[in-house]
Amino acid sequence: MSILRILQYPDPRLHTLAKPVAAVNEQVRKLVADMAETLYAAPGVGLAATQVDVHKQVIVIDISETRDQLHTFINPEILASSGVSDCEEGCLSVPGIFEKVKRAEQVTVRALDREGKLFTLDANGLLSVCIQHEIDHLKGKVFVEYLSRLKQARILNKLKKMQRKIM
Ligand code: GNR
Ligand code: NI
Repeated sequence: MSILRILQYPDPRLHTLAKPVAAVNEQVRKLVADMAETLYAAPGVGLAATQVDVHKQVIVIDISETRDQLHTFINPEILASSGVSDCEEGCLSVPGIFEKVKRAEQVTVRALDREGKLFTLDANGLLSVCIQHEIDHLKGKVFVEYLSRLKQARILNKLKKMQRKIM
């Protein structure tokens, strides 16, 4: 397994549209294993393949405190959603930024698991928000794009300053 590099906003590759996975084979399972290792090495609860510069519809999520309850979503589709949630979000591709985003409160998602088996899951709370956040990544959308232009400009400034310090 390997820890993969996470793209940092505003990297233009974060705006790539991910393609559906044609077959859940060994190569896809290796990607899932590497994404899980990358997620567990980072202070995050979810990771989309887009963030590691692989433009396939693959997501891993683990919202458990014990970090041993991995959910894998391949080719995820939201079948239904309801309610409104206003949760503070963060993103491994936008370090140090936390802002409230309006999402559906509950989602029903259908996806393939690591074995290529179709499953349907009803989610609410953090899991629901995280699923929506990760599916956005697969569509090339980063959560800061829901914020006002002023907030986005401030965030870009802050990230530029932080990235200058590291380099
Ligand atoms: O670690 C993460 N926390 C989080 C908190 C609220 C809503 C969404 C998330 S996802 C984020 C990890 C990440 O960047 N996934 O793409
Ligand atoms: Ni993210």
